[in-house]
Amino acid sequence: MFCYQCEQVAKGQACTVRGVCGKDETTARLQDLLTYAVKGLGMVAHKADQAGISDPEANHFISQALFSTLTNVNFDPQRFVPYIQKAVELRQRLAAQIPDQSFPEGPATFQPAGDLEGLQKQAEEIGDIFKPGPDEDPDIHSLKSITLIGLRGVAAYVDHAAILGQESDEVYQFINKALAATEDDSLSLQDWVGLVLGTGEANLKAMELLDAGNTGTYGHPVPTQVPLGHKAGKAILVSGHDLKDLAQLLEQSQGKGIYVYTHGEMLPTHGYPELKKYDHFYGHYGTAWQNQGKEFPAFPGAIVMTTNCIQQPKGDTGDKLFTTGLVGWPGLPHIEEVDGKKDFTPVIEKALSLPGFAEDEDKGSVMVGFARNAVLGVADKVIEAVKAGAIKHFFLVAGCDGAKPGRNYYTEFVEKTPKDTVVLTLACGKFRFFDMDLGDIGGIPRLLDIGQCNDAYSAIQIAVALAQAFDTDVNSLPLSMILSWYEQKAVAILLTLLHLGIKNIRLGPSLPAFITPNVLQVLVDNFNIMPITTPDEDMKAILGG
Ligand code: SF4
Ligand code: SF3
Repeated sequence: MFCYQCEQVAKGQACTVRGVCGKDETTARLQDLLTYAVKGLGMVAHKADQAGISDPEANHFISQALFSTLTNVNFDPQRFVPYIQKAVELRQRLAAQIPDQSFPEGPATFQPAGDLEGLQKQAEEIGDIFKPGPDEDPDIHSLKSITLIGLRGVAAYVDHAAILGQESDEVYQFINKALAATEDDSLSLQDWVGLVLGTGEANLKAMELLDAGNTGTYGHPVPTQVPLGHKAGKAILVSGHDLKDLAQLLEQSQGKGIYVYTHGEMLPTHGYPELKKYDHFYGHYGTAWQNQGKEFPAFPGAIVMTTNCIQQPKGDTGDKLFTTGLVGWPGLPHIEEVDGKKDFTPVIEKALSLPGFAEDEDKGSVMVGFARNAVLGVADKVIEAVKAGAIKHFFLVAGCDGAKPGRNYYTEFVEKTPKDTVVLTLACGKFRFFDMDLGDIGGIPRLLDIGQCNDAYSAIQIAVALAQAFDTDVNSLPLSMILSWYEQKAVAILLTLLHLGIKNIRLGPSLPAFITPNVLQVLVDNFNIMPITTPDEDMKAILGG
């Protein structure tokens, strides 16, 4: 195997024996084979797009398949068997409808074996998707990898949005074009730079659709206090990013003497009016994904893992953990969708059979719900505070958390932000500092939680609106972006920021293994992107003095 798509990558280069994330070689190879089959489907879909023919099922499937290969989504090799077969079925169905059915031998002609063993053999023959060829230009290979890895992130947002009824032909067509491009050896370095930035553009649209899906279905988040303790009683914990799963679970578990808690990236869901209306939707438990091993065994109820970032279940977790959507772990019960609905009865029954919390416990609270609508609702106050000099600077400290050391940089950085500055945050990296009391500036909290990584669109809208209010551009605002990445959604967001021309981003905790020195130089020259150093040095460089 050869995988280098995330920040946790072995030796900072590639996982070649087993993933540091826990992905075994069989799963890694099947994910590569699925990617290969999806490239073939993308090639046919791209040709179909050019002929004005589209297959909505194929388009959505491509995103689901790419999403299933994201870090920490699906560790169950069996689940990839039907995906690979379906990619080829859809390809053949679509190919039959287009006038020019000639394709070079490769992904677009691939025929899958009928079982796991046969597919494993084919995967070995085809080889590692991300391994550079002996004669391949390393910089083109790097840009191609950035595109494919970024597309996996875009696909996650596309799928989340599609689940809520929001889809765009424009985004699907870009994904098809980019997949087809990964098999086109005639493209130049410049073409690839265009595709990399195009991936960022497509991601912006995908995130806009997701924002419309989330806010259109569940309302605009409002500032909400979320308890970090618990209530005496039976309990269900929901982790991941999928609002629709949480909504269905809340509806089905009400009136049963169960309290529902969020874990990880589900925290911001407490701010959505259509979710917070449930009395038994109580509080937040635990921190970011990499602490599951400690936090899940200690939870006295059932746990549902929606996409993404599942880890190997520890202790008794395997007996009370359920997966749903694209998440998979071998042997765990999976809640399937049937006719657009999920039946969470097994989860509810499991929660009722477990002890739950014996007594109430107060562990303080955090505030969530500062998405674009809430922040822009008090824009006048914010602008006034900036003009009066009460707010000197904004920091967007955002991105993924992770297991590797070095991430306490973000905790220290936020601790060190001066009292006349505001910290905006989103995604699971915030668990390094989400319960810090930074106080407020004239009633404006100094720590504003915009939401999940899925809400990066909201942060962009806030920055754009501030820039408009000050009659300038985002790069000229007193705003610095200190980002942390782990998986491929963060890559897609980073590409969106580059597509928007955002400069001076500080990125950590380490730079991606799939970026060559030359490609990095292009990013430095054009966007002044830089690695994080130390909190003190970076703070000094940003604020001067
Ligand atoms: Fe390694 Fe990350 Fe790939 Fe897992 S997803 S195999 S940790 S590079
Ligand atoms: Fe986190 Fe997985 Fe990226 Fe949603 S939960 S930000 S890592």
